[in-house]
Amino acid sequence: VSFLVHQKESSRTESGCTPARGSLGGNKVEGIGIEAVSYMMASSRADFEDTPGSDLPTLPDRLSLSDFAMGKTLGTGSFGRVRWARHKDTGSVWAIKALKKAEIVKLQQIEHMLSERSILGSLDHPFVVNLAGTFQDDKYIYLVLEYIIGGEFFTLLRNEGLLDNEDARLYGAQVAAIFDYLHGKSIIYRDLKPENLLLDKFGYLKITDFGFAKVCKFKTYTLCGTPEYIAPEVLLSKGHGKGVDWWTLGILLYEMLAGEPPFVADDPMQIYQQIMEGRVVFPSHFDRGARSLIKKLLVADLTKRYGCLRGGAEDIKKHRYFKNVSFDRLLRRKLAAPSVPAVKGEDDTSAFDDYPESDGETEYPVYEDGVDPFAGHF
Ligand code: ISQ
Repeated sequence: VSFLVHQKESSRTESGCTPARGSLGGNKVEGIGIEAVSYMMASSRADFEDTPGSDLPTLPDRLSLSDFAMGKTLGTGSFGRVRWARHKDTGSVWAIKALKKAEIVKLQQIEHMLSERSILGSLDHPFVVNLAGTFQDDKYIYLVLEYIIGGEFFTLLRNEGLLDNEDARLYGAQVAAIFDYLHGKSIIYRDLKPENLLLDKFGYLKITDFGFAKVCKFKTYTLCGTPEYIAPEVLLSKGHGKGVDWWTLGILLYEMLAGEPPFVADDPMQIYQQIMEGRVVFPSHFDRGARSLIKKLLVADLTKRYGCLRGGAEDIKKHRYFKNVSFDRLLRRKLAAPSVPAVKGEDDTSAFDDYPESDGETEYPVYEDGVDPFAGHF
């Protein structure tokens, strides 16, 4: 088995979400209203009250950048960066995602940005990063997210090469629980990859980056995702629904157990070709149960793919690979995590790779006749 060290920025994280050429529906977005967000955010966190780590510090309703002392960059994306931050008055620590308005407008991603903000605000789940508030200035939209101290799952996978079957099982079960929850709210995530999973202080996963997520009762037609994780129906512009998430779970399970995804090549076109051919080769050491589940997930025919059948997510949660996993106990973080991050304190950022701190800040909004160029957009 050869080990693939993912190229984080070039081939994977920056793949972008662009309308599929020749697609039927174009880049239509059915978002939920921003007004609904504060209502939904205020709704109770009661479901997981006794789950350790479900207590989020509170912040004032009105926020601005000067309320925070900004620290190290934790991650970067096409629209901006995520930084560690301390709220000066309360001392609470956060991860602030700054989205550059000029980039969002340039890349025609306004709808996606708005839906990320509203979708994240509507969610409350132990394995989903919490959004505590938002604010903006003339250049940026800021999302105040809970700080997840253990770093990216990507880093763990890169350092380990491949995971033990028991560990992969627990991480896989957490992702299945996330999709079960999101799909129950008619949200498709559409961008599963190790870079978008963080490890919390307990060693449990938290999914982040809802920039490609979509509220969707029916199929959609936008080309999204990262080459290694794209499902056949996405490539074929056939329209895709919740099935794309289950496909990506199959890819992730394979990658955790094999050390590299099932379809790999330097050239994305070759990856796409392999995806369409659909031949998955399993290394000999591969667990039988995992092999069986992955084969049921990496099925091009949506009418036959696990997760898309009448049993829905239950088919996956009840598959023999997860036979000894209690999803109830998993959701309450009662099962021993595969590895618990060694952290020195809540301002420890050592689990995150270093990023260059300056990105050549030049793109100030140009005010013509004193008019805010972004007024009305956000
Ligand atoms: C929360 N904590 C650390 C890093 C993060 C990166 C992206 C989004 C949220 C985060």
